Amino acid sequence: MKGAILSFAVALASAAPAMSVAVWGQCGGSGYGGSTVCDSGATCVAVNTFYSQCQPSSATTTATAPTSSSSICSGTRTKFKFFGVNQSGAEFGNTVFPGALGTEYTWPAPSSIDFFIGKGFNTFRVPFLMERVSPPTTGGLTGPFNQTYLGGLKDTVNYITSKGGFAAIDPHNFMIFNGATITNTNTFQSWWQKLAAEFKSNDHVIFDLQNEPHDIPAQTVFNLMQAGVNGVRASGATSQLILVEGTSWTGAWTWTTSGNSQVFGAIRDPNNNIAIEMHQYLDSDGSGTNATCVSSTIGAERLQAATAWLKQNNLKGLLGEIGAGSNAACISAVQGALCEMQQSGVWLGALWWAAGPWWGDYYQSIEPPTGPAVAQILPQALEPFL
Ligand SMILES: *[C@@H]1O[C@H](CO)[C@@H](O)[C@H](O)[C@H]1NC(C)=O
Ligand SMILES: *[C@@H]1O[C@H](CO)[C@@H](O)[C@H](O)[C@H]1NC(C)=O
Ligand SMILES: CC(=O)N[C@H]1CO[C@H](CO)[C@@H](O)[C@@H]1O
Repeated sequence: MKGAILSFAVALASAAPAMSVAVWGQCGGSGYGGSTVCDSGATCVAVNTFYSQCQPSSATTTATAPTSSSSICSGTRTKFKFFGVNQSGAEFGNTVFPGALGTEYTWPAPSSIDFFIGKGFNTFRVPFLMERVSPPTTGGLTGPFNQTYLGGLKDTVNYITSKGGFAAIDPHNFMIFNGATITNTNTFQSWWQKLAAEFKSNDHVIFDLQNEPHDIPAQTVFNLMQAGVNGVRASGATSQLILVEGTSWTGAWTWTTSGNSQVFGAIRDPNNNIAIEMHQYLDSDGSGTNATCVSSTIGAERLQAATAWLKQNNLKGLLGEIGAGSNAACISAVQGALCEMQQSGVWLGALWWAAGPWWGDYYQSIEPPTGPAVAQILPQALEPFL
């Protein structure tokens, strides 16, 4: 999303006893070596061969059963290959560099990742800041990486992929570095070549080249994205999915009017594993800041032209951010969007914006256990499309 101005309190969780596993934590599965005992009030439930999870003991009796998708979406559908949430936090405090861990920014909570894996979701987009990984004080985009911050990103990625999930690493910079718009394709290509090299042996990493460029001509963004693709592949990371975003905040609803549709058909990947990432919110200005949706059908409507363009250009899409309020119109609108996406067969997946420890009562927060989108959006609008 365009930006979040939030005040937040930092709560430092006290270390849990090593003997039992907290709710939503892992308690079993092949290759797992930790405790199989859950905290009181939680029960160890086998989710799949690889993963058992401590779930609240009351969950099986009190949770609302997910809505059946056949009642809300007819016809032949292609399941999403990538379905999950954004795990936001490391990009917070984006005017303070480097910023202090725990004050300006934080990393996602393992328990939150466990929660979604346990429900069957498999993809997490992890926003981070380029200024923190490539500090302006030590050479910026052409200087060395900050190993501390890079280490935090790697830990998060490794946690996700060790649970069988996909981790989309997302420089959440709007194509702006240290106050200046990025325009140099060589610099951008080299930066991605160097970063992708750090992750090239992990086939569950996804490279999301840049979050929401805006106020830059589509052709310029295209040139940068093509350079990014070339950089990732030159690193030796040849098997992973790459996501490219367009200008105008990569909005799906403006894809065919922003200039993006005229240029992005030409994107080329020597390894043929690329998707166009678009974002879509369902409030009146499409910014994800108002819990009122335009209508109960606005989700499908806002995706229609982009879906047609993907088909015409023989490209795949991934809806990297979607969000809306917890009310009847919005729930229908999200269902309509995901239904149209699965019916079309050209969308690889969708990611809710957002989970993350610091959202407080933001209406789109899906951070378990009490984020406002957990109670209704999750079972009624997302789980039916697993
Ligand atoms: C590297 O990151 C750490 C952790 O955020 C920070 O304390 C340190 O100051 C950073 N170094 C530079 C040169 O920015
Ligand atoms: C949200 O949008 C609705 C409908 O457009 C409007 O009536 C309301 O004032 C908006 N709320 C805020 C906080 O902007
Ligand atoms: C949408 C999706 O891909 N869901 C998958 C998530 O992961 C579980 C466990 O690996 C799969 O069973 C789901 O199909």
